[in-house]
Amino acid sequence: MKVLVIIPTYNESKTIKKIVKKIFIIDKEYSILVVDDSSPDGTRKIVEELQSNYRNLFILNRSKKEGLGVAYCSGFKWAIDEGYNKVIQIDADLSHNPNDIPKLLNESSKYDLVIGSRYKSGINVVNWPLSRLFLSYFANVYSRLITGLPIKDSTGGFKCYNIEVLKSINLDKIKSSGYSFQIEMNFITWCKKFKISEIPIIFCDRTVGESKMSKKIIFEAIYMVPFLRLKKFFGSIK
Ligand SMILES: Nc1nc2c(ncn2[C@@H]2O[C@H](COP(=O)(O)OP(=O)(O)OP(=O)(O)O)[C@@H](O)[C@H]2O)c(=O)[nH]1
Ligand SMILES: [Mg+2]
Repeated sequence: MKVLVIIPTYNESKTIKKIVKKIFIIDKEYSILVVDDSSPDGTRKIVEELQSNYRNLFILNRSKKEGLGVAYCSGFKWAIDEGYNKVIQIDADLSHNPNDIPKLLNESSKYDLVIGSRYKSGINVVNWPLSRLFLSYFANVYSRLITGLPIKDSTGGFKCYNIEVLKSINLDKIKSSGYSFQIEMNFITWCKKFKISEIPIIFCDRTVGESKMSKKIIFEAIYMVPFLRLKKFFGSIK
């Protein structure tokens, strides 16, 4: 079974080395693909230096910052072309604990998509200001109410896909670039009747580097949710 861990990066020079090392300590047979949007802080150079120590470390250099959605979709296409069976998504900022990867993989033997969930058993978020928690929690309530998607944490970025799910989705038609990318992918996966599971994880806010959260990303999520509902209504989820 070939496992690929995809890490999207934009200015993550302070944490990229640490997360790569932590992942390879768990299993050196995993592969890692860093998808970097030409981070001006030199993230790419750090990854290229690490490549001399890790033969399973790859980097996809993108010429400009186009958001999380496009970055992930190019990583997914790479995973399909290279014949991987499982794809893990993880943020570079150490908000997700790489030690949870084996749990996601284990659960993925029974499910097509496994989501590391902050809200599966209560609220497992550490260090977020209340305003940020409020935003994330209600974004999830909003998306559940409007789309009917039976997932407690649909904006989370720590997940495991079986490759068949990614092969079945037209990745060129994914519209979202920010957090709603996660909602859009979950929604399409659900509409296609793939089996989805959530397992509880603890999410810790980043302690270094800068958040990429913006008003644009919030607005995108607000209109994307009813847009997805309408797409399903008109039978145009492909
Ligand atoms: N390649 C690429 N990666 C991105 C882009 N935007 C965010 N990321 C990465 O995606 C991961 C999650 O990013 P976000 O959650 O949007 O940003 P964040 O800075 O972690 O924000 P917080 O939610 O406040 O932690 C991080 O590893 C980011 O470096 C982008 O446009 N391109
Ligand atoms: Mg983050």
